[in-house]
Amino acid sequence: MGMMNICIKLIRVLLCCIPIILNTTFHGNIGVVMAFHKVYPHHQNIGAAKVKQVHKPAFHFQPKQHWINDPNAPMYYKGLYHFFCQYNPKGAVWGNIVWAHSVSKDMINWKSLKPALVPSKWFDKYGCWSGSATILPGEKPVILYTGVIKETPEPGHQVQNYAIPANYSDPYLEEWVKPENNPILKPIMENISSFRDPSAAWYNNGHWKMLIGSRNYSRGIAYLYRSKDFVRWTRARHPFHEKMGTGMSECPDFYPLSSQGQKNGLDTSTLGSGTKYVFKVSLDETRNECYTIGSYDVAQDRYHPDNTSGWDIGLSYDYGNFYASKTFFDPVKKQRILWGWANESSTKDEDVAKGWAGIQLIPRTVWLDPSGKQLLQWPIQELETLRGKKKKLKNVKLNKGDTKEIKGITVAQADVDVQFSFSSLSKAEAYDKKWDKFPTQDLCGIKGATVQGGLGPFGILALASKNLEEYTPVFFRVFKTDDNNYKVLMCSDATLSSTNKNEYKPSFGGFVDANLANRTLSLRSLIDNSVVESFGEGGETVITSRVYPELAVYGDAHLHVFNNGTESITVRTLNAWSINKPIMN
Ligand code: DQQ
Repeated sequence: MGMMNICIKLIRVLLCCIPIILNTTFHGNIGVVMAFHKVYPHHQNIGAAKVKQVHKPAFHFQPKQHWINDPNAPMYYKGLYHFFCQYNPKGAVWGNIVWAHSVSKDMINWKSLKPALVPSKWFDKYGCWSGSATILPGEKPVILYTGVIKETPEPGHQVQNYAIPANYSDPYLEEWVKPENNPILKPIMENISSFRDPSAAWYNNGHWKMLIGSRNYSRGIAYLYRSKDFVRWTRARHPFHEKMGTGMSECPDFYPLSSQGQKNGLDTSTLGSGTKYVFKVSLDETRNECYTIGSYDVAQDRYHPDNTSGWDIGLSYDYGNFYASKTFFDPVKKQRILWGWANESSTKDEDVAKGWAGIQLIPRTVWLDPSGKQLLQWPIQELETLRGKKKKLKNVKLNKGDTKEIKGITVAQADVDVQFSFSSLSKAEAYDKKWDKFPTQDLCGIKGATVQGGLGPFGILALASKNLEEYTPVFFRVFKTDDNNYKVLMCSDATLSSTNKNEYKPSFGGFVDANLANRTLSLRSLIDNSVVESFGEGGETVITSRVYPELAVYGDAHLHVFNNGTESITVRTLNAWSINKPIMN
């Protein structure tokens, strides 16, 4: 036992050191979601005998049964939103990957169609992996995707392919053709099994440009390719992005945003003086979604991250369970929409027994924070059409140790929006500089909801059982730094979320770039049976947890607001709604 403790401590120390070794300070997420290209041959073809409903989210995108992962090729075409994702039609673990296809008028209610891409040609015989959609002139969508042509070496020999609709007049785009001149790109020798996930393409200077994720040993790379006709592609001499020590860069994404602090999104090919750019990769080794904001030198085809959001600052879309994200430009509402996948935190055996695994998080609108240093994210407005019964609170004071239960709505399936206020910052705890070196999630582990503080912890207890044997706290804690500034920590802690000992129950955390001048902090959480998806301070920081309570299910779940700091907190406003079930595939 003693030896085991030493080993666990050693592993923790090593994990803490990784960011230092890499000279980065990734906020949390070190090894939080297990890598999954691992094949479970004994599991991957076990069809769901019965789909277990308990814990199955109601309003998050998912198929009726079996496994899903990455969002692929989101787009709008002839009155419909199209969404594709990686899908195992035969079981609840990763494997047998095809492209599931669904359509929607509002990105909330979904109708599933037959899979759009299934392995059928020599150039995708072992899998149709992730890719993106580009709308070519004349309103002609085209998909770029990765085909796996040999099973070995793990995880397969990868090429890039394209597919086009068989019938452009069909708004459902049910049939896709894979032309015989595929593959359009083969890897260079050293990265045959690390060459995948073409991004959406953008157009300038007479060329289409797109990115492909790759690596060279531990150097993560996003290659830039150019084409005049979308079929013959040439690799640029310089990689679009590379970074030592990050490992495979999956699912690169690159898009423009208005720099004027406007919420509207821009078409992927937009250039102009009022434009900033976002570059994102999904890091396979740490399972971190890293993005930077920067400028794009069109003449040189080079992206320059701003020094306010370089890799050393480590911005993340979501400091919890969120991976392989992809954005698209919604031409109807002129917004940039972000999709991300949340894996299960349950065991593989449990997933097989449940008959399902993986969800997509609620699509989020993303835009540039007025500071220009980071993004803001917010659930799409259409989610509000599912709001049912409402509960309202106003000006409820919470002294140290107080909780107040929110009753009268379906709290296991709810949208909760709270604004907390406090009259002073004087009780903020001192921030210890050495925490800078910790993954933020570790700080949330040490400074949990039950650890009394000064200003905070305060927040909500989601999916709580009657006697609090189980609960998932989402909360803030304010620290004061040596230079008289304040640091706001936001945590979503699954440690006590379930009495089931087998589950993976991490504490997640991220700092919030909050302006405390008004002495308020806001929190919105979307609670959906096994999902707690939380937006701090209007989307400055987002954290998603997957949890599997044994007791706090359906009508036996409870919701509280709480304060465990010596400074009194006021719930200035709380609006909470029951959320109805949409049509889901
Ligand atoms: N998932 C896909 C790959 C991608 C990975 C395979 C990211 O194309 O790199 O299902 O989750």
